[in-house]
Amino acid sequence: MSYVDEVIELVVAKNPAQPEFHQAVKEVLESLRVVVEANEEEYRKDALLERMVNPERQIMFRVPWVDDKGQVQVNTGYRVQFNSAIGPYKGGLRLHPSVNIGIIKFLGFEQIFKNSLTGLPIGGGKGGSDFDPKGKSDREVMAFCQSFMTELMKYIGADTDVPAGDIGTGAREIGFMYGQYKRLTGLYEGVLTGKGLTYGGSLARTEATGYGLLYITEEMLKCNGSDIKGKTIAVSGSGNVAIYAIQKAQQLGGKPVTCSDSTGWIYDPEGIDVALLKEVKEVKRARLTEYAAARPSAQYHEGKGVWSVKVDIALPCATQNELDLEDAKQLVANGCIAVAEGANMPTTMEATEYLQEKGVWFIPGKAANAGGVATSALEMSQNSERLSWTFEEVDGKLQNIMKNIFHSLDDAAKKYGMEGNYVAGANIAGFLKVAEAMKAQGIV
Ligand code: NDP
Ligand code: 2IT
Repeated sequence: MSYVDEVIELVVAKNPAQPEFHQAVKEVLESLRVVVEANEEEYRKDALLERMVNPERQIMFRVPWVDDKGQVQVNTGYRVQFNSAIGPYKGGLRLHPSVNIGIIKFLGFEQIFKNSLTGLPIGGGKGGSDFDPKGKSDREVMAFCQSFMTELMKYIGADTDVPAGDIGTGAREIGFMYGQYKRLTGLYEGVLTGKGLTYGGSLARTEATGYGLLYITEEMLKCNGSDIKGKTIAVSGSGNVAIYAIQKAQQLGGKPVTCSDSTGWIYDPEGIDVALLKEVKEVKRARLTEYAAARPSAQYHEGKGVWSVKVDIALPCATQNELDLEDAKQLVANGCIAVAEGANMPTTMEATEYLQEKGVWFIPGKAANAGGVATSALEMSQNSERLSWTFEEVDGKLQNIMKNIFHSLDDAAKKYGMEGNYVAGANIAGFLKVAEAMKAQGIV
C-alpha cells in the first residue's frame, strides 16, 4: 500500500467518529501523492506524515458559567495546537453548538497549510467550544468568555499560541476574552487577534477575510483573462466573511445577489444592500427576515438555496460542507465560471472534483480565506512593535499577500504537472514549507 493510503487508513482508524477531520486529511494527502511518492523513503523513515496528522497537543476542558436565571451551565472548551514548525500556533476560536474535537481538528489541520501559504511565520492551531452565543445576553456571553479564558490562558501567549475569531466569535467575544487574559496574567500583550481598535487591534482585520477572498479571486480571474467587473455573484453566510466579501465584490464592480444564515436565504436581484445587512447582522444580531422586511427588492426563502441562483461566481462563506454535488451541478448548469471558498471546507470533495472536471476555476479555502489569518499576523507584528499601521498600509500588504498566494498555488500546480488545479497547488505549496521546517528541526 502506498504511504499516503497507509496514513489515511491510520487516521480513520485512530480517530473514529471524526468525519470532518478524515475529510480534511484525505483532501490534503490525496493531492500530495506526487510529492510524497518522489520522497517516499525519506518521509516514511521520518514518519513525516504521521507527525503531520497528529496534533502536537490537544487540550479539552470544562467551562462552567452561570446564566441569567442563576442556573449553572457547562460547556466543553477546546484548543488543538497542531503544528508549530513555522511559528507560534495561530488560528481562530469557534463558538457553535456543533463544535466537537473532530471539527476543531479539521480546522486546525487546514490552518497549518493556510498559515504556511501566507508566507508569514505562523503555525497551525484552532479552538472553540460548543457554547452557542445566539440568543444569549451580553452578560451571559461575558460569563462564558471569562470562564473559557480562565482555563485557556494556561496554554496561550503572544509567542506561543495566539487565538482569534471564527464562527460565533467576533469583536464582542474577543474583547471579553482579552480582558480576562489581561486580568489573570497581568500581561498587556498580543495574545489574541481581532482585537478592538482601542486596545491593540489592527485596522482592516475586520474586513480582511472577505476582502482577501475577493483579491485572490480577482487575481485568479485576471490571470485567466477575466475579471469581477459585471459578474453576478452568489454568496452564502451573512457573518464576518460574507459581509466584507459582498462589500469588496461591489467595490470591484461585481453584483452579489444572495446571502444566507442558518434559517434561510435572501435573493436580492438588485444587489445586496451591505449597509442594511450590517445593520441587521452586526448591530441588531437579527435574522435575515428583517433584511427582507426592510428591502422591497429582496426575496426571503426558508432553508438552503443560494446555489440555485444563476450566477457567474459562487463564494461559499458560511460553514463546512454547505456546497454539495447537487449544488455544484446546479452551478455548472447555470454557467458558473468560478468558485472561491471564504469558509473552511464549504465544498464537499465530490462537489470540488465535479467543479474541477467541468472546468470551473476553484480556489480552496486554505488559500482563498487566508487573508484573515494573514492580517492577524500583521496585527501581531504591530503589537510587537507597539505601533499601529494605517488602513491603507495593512490593506496594501493584504493585497500583496493574496496575489502572492495565488501565484504560489499556480506555480506549484504547474510545476507538478497539474496546471489550473489550485487545490493541489495550495496543498503542495503549503505542505512543502512546513515539511522542510520540520525536517530541519529534527524529530520533535
Ligand atoms: P460568523 O459567525 O460571523 O458568520 C457565520 C455565518 O454562517 C452566519 O451567517 C451563520 O448563520 C452561518 N452559519 C454558520 N454555521 C452554519 C451552519 N451550520 N449552517 C448554516 N449556516 C451557518 O462566522 P465567520 O463569517 O467568521 O466564518 C464563516 C466561515 O469562514 C467559517 O467557515 C470560518 O471558519 C471561516 N473563516 C473565518 C475567518 C474569519 O476571519 N472570521 C477566516 C477564515 C475563515 P447563523 O448566524 O444563522 O448561524
Ligand atoms: O479560519 C481562519 O483562518 C480564522 N478563523 C482566522 C484565524 C486567525 O487567527 O485570524
